Amino acid sequence: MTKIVVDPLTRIEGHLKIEVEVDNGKISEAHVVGTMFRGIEPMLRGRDPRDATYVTERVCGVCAGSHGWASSLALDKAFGAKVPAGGRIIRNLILGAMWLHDHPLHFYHLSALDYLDVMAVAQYQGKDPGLLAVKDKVMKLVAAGDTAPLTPRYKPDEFSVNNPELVTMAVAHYLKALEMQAKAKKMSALFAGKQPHQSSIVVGGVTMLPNIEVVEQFRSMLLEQLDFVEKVYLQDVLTFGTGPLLPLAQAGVGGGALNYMSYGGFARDDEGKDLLLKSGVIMNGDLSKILTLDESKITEDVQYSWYKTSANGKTPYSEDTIPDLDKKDAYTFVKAPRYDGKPMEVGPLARMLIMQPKGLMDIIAKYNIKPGAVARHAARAYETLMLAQDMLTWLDALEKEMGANFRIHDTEHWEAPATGQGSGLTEAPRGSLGHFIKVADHKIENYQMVVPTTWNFSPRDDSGVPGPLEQALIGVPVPDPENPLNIVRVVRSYDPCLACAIHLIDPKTNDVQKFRIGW
Ligand code: NFE
Ligand code: MG
Repeated sequence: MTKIVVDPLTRIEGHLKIEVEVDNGKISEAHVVGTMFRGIEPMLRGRDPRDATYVTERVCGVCAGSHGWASSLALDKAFGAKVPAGGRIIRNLILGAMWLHDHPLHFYHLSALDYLDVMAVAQYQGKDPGLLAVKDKVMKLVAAGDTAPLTPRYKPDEFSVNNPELVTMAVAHYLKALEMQAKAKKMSALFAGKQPHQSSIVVGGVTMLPNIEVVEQFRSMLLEQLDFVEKVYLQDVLTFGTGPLLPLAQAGVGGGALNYMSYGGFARDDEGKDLLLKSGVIMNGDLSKILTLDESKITEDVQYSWYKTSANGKTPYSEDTIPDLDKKDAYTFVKAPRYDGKPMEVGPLARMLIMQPKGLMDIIAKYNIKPGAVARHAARAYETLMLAQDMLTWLDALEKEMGANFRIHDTEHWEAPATGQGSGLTEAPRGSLGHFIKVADHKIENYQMVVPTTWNFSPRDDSGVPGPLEQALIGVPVPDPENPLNIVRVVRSYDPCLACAIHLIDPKTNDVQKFRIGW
């Protein structure tokens, strides 16, 4: 038995440690450790509920808008606000543009290098001027002895792609994707006031009243993004996933718990019935039975997390978040959310298996792809295309709303009620995101966030059942313990964000027992 500890695991957001045991070349035991506590939830108690939108956005620099959105949805319910169509659509557009930034970033800049032997670029002998320019750039870095960040710490292995043309094209797209992300952020800022940490979404709607010029500017930028997503991002995922990476895809490396959940998100109507991303639940991999989501089945366990057991119960409205660093058996700051007592995978693969779009399901069937790391990348790229296409129809709907009675905000319900409670359940790029607020005496009595990476990277629950990633790591081949590339491939396929999952770190030491908690 060999023990491998990857700490810190990089090219993710936040602080993560992975500990595994390897027996006969395969992982037999895994512990996922979130090594940072932030205390955003307890910080909110006693504040004006409207602060929650802006405070929770500071949880993360990546999906900040998602927290603003979930928070406002929770406040809408607690305040009794009715968001007008204009506000709903503009919220969707702000978030949609953020996803167009976030998903390609994950694929090209955080994950792709796990699959490429970048130095194959040196062997490119073709005539494409764009690819030759890329080769030239990379060779200059090599000559300067500075190939980071293109050459991550782990060495290429038997699954790494080393076809010179394919690799050079991937590096070219890595650079192009940087440009596209900057544009997507600008697009979002057209309606959001600024990025990151948008300032337009508030309880009752949004504050940014657009004119037709802004809408048309957004549209032309969206068309450029759509073109990139369709012809470059999705195409690359398919070229690699059904080509050199097909053995990994078919082996289902990193499959996991096979329970999937989506709250649903991006409402196309004011009742919230017609959602672009559907809500649903799948248990034990049974894709023929999509169960209806029941929010009352969401709980959080903390037996293996550095938190005190809540005196008032395990539901997001009742629990608290009080650190306990001396707790026996605890090994992470991530709580263990469960749905109906079960660990659930959330995120692009969960959403796509719940929706089963024909285009994607045909590819999965044709190539016999199993749930796992590669399938997660494919699902993420496919939903990006669906989103970009749908966003065009949202712009049409917005233009229709922009007549004399154009409203973006419910101004009647801006003040906090004396009492109230509400949940904001939506989908963030990494999965199902829930904010839960209880208002008493016009102030926040309790605020809890149950976040995508908390679901995916949860530890064992009170019954000792490992979390989704912990399960997904079991059986993953690690032929060379000095080069555990498959571990990081599987971990990164979830696009983890530990900043979100744990919501003060002692910057001088990585030893959790010595953390100073101040809030
Ligand atoms: Ni910090 Fe997030 C997303 C949320 S987290 S990135 O997407 O919510 O898991
Ligand atoms: Mg939480």
